[in-house]
Amino acid sequence: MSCCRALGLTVTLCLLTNVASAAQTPVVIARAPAASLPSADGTGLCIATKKWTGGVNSVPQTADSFASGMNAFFEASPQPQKTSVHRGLLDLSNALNDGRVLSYGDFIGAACSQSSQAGCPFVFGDSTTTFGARLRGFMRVGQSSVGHPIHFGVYADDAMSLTIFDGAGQTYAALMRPPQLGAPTWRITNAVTFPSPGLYPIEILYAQITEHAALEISTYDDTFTDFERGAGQAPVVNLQSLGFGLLDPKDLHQSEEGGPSLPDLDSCQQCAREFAGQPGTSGCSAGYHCNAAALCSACVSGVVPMPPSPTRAPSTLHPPRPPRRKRTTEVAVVGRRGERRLRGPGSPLS
Ligand SMILES: [Ca+2]
Ligand SMILES: [Ca+2]
Repeated sequence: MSCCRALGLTVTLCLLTNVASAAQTPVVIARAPAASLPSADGTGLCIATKKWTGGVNSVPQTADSFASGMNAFFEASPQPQKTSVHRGLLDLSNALNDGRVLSYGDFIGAACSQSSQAGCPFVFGDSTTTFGARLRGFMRVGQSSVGHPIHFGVYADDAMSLTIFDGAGQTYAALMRPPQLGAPTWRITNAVTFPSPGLYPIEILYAQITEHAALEISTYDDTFTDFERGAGQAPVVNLQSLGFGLLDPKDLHQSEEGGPSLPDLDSCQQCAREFAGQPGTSGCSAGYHCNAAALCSACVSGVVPMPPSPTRAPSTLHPPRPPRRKRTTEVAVVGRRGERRLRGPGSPLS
């Protein structure tokens, strides 16, 4: 890594049921990943959370402005934000139950169930704080998941985006759901085709405005008809019932080498995107650089200890097929080459 040589030199929103469907644009990643597949498991994405103080009307509300606006919000004043590693399945919620349980999402009792059936807690657990969250890291894509569409499914309240980067730094808008007045809760799916196995940098941006807060991100590796609908718009589906599995921290890494970015597995630091992959410390501490996922990580492989988990056993790459679930929608799920292959909770993208 060249950086080491350089270092030597140097609004209340109510759910409506009549929300128009929209479609995301399928994504085909053009170039190779940022790094090859590591042997060790990942430890989860680095999540920064920050209170929005500018008034709800200033939250970026269009597809063209949401990602750039949320990133500008995080870069404008980085100190007040709280940053940590999300070690659980990617199911976040403020667990609001006001007679409705929109914050619970489609996955209930699946993640951080010791604290809530709704999912893992956001930093802000109340129902009135407007805030943003930014999750960064690398996603593991195994050999069996390349060359055909992988469907990403999201349940979100209020807004989110998922950006994937290839090894050349080109960005791909895999999912984009800006806030919409009157329609805070959404299910969105979209297809992403990866060209080769490895670690791809990803960035998830999220915005909560008020009341229910939820962010669930899952994947499904099989034929699927993508959709985007308000959560109450017919046909109402449940992504877990359809076979989607939540992103697992074992498949989410923080460095090109596959290990955590800082020695403390619960700590991490995000750096400016413009410095991603550049030589030098780029705002990180001495001995660290801003890696391809825009996280500060050690320049020298081996400085940061790998997590204690053993090398992935082959059996975890191809989990047993879960029982076939009854279809409740018009969505056709037909196995590739006649085989039905589901991603159950906890199974890797492999
Ligand atoms: Ca949930
Ligand atoms: Ca909300």
